[in-house]
Amino acid sequence: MRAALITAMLASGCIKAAAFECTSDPQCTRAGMQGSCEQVGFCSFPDATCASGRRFGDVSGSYTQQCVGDASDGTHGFIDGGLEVPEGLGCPFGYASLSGLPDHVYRRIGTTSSWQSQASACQADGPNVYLAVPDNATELAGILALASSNIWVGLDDLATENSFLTVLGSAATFLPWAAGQPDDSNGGSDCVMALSESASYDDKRCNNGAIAVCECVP
Ligand SMILES: [Ca+2]
Ligand SMILES: [Ca+2]
Repeated sequence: MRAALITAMLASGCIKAAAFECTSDPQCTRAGMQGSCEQVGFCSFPDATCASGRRFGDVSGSYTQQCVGDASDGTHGFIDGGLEVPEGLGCPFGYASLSGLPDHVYRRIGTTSSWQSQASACQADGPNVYLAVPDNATELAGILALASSNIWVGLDDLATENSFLTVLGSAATFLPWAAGQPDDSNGGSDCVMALSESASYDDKRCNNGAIAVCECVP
């Protein structure tokens, strides 16, 4: 609906082409060519002259016409399984460093809400922000110390049962499950909660309420 409206507005020249943000691949078509909705929320299309084989389209904000994964200008980096999170954007007010974690900054969301709602709240802070994905025990401990509570983390098995992915789309590599977890209990538990007391994970129903921590790549 939104895509169709923007397309119509662009076609009629009502607004200047700025940025079209996508959420899924089907929204990315150009002259009959199927593109991909990249993690940063813009469409890319096949282009053999890019090392990645994909180039951002014409209405992709600061990414316009750049090769996907092109780090040559220093503003785009690679983290978490090779998926792209832009770097060099800075982080919003309220994000702070945690002890022993020099690379990223974090913000606590003290409001209890569903996993999806917390993931969206982090995403809304910028293209370089996501529901925190602890990469190791140090990062998990730091995030839990900031939270002082159980929190949603950016991991789920919504796409394929028992195949846990990060919110960046890569396979989860650090999964310190609590004893007996994941158990997919209560008729399906597909979102990962980090337990404060034990610094371990439990899969929970995604519409349960918990606070969260957002992670920003400066
Ligand atoms: Ca599950
Ligand atoms: Ca569970």
